Amino acid sequence: MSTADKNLSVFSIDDLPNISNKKFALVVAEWNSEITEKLYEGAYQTLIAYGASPDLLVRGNVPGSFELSVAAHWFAQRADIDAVIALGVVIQGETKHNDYINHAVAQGITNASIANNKPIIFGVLTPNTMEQAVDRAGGVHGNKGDEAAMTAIKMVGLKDKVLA
Ligand code: RBF
Repeated sequence: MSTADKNLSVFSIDDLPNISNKKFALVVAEWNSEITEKLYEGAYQTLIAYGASPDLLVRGNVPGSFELSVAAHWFAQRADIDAVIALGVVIQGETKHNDYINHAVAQGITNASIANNKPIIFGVLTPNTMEQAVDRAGGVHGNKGDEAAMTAIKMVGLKDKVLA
């Protein structure tokens, strides 16, 4: 199958943890909200499909992806939150703005994740075009929100195993 047709959201579902008592925070950027809402919907539905309790899913909105890091950090600081999923879409423009945002968010999320000792998932699309974003938010390449949720589930399970 060529990359152009491939649903990239393929993951193994062997040996997933019980997440019925796990609390997840989903942080969603409002920029490009027509896409980020689809990422959110995918992430939310995947968490539910794999056993999360709806009342243990919390959501926070931020204006743009640049704000994802600090908001994710705030949620991760809370003792009751097990993992955070950060969702955004930064589309390449005429300037290098996207590069600065993308690098800042990737680094910020990494730092916040390590500082709080909790999974914070980088669910940020960095496409060149809106079409590429659409393809990855419930389009031909699947939904990266689903993938972000599955990554959160797996990391929560791995953490429990490693630190048990
Ligand atoms: N935020 C996004 O989430 N996606 C974008 O594509 C995006 N593009 C931006 C382009 C420019 C020129 C500017 C100034 C901001 C952009 N932002 C974008 C918003 C950014 O993440 C942040 O909210 C603002 O820079 C305020 O800190």
